[in-house]
Amino acid sequence: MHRVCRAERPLCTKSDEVRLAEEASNKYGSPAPTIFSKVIDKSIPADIIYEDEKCLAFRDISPQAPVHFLVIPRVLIPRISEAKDDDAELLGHLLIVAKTVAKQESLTEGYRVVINDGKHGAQSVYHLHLHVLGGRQLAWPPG
Ligand code: TR5
Repeated sequence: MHRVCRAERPLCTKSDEVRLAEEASNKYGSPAPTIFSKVIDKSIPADIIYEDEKCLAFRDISPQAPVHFLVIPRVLIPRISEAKDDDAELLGHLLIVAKTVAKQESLTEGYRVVINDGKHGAQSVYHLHLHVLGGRQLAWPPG
């Protein structure tokens, strides 16, 4: 069903990302592990490009740029808005891994690091993840 968004965009439809985020936020709170738990325990395949004792990085299955990978902690933090003060060291580590893997991926001209949170942030998987996107000129602001 088409959704009317704004007066100046009367027939716009929700993007797949926003629809997935809405579905995920409706299900959020379920005890079921997310698909990323299965990436971590390797019960489903993923293109893992980095891993250590705290996190791993793997290529996004639906890349939005020539290079698009995700960095996720092994422990489940569902979303950045639920991170605790005690998670500060881990969160810093994820950023350091993001920049290390970006270098490994030869993103010498720059890149973007994104964390989507909740429904309005278009988060579709409730296991904290950093998106790292690069390899082309990115536009700003995002939609
Ligand atoms: O919308 P948010 O910020 O939650 O981002 C979730 C990201 O996970 C999206 O960019 C998806 O394309 C990505 N994704 C979803 C799956 C998946 C994945 N990336 C790698 N491998 C994946 N597998 C195996 N399964 C997914 N469902």
